[in-house]
Amino acid sequence: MSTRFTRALLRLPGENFAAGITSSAEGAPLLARALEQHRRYAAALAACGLATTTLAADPRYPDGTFVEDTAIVTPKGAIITRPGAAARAGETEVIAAALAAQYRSLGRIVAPGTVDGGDVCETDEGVLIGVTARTNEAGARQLADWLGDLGYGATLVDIRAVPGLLHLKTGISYLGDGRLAVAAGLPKLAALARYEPVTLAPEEGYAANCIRVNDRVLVAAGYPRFAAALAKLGYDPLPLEMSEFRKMDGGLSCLSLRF
Ligand code: CIR
Repeated sequence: MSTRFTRALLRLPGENFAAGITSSAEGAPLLARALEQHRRYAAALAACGLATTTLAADPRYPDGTFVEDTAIVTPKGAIITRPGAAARAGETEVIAAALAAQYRSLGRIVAPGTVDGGDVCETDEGVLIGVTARTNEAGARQLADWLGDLGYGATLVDIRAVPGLLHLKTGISYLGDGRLAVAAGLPKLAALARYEPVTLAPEEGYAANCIRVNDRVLVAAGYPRFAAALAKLGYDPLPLEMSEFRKMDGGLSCLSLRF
């Protein structure tokens, strides 16, 4: 993939991590275990060559560890989102402050637009923006305009009718080389037709949220068919235990901003 990442921004899960928003019936996450999984995740990014910065948790934002939703970061500029869940709105401020040191100016999504970064999938062919319960059309269009100013093409992908997808990247991830990991059961979407799909087995759907980071692909541990499929295609999967974040509807991409 053309983007080589050198940095990542993360935020620790806090004491009230279990009070975040979730649709999962897997029970409450254990903080100690979440912290250990987060530590290993940060170490994996470091092993991929990224310098990581980890912000402290803020008790006002139990979902704050899912930093991906608060900003879109590209090699040419960054845009601060306006998260679709009202309880998460204030999460952007500490992220904007942290990114201000890295970028000359920051774009902003404004009302009535809402965007969650989990709906934004960057590919070598342009940016896919999911329209979902979290990212509305106004937000998606604002983001497409900001990205256009930076020189990136963007395509809106309306997945509101697809059940079980919190975000676009719950169901797809860009692997590089024109390939997308795609959850089984995702309808044939015209916007995805130009990509070669790597389709997951139905029982491995959670693993569709993976992240290509330089020469590795970080994948959720416990999904062996997907890891084997990646290896067969020549990728180097790096499995990470995600059980406690899955309980809060979070995946690998959500836990960092990579730039
Ligand atoms: C939420 O519902 O907002 C969080 N509990 C999970 C956010 C996951 N973020 C992501 O997929 N980018």
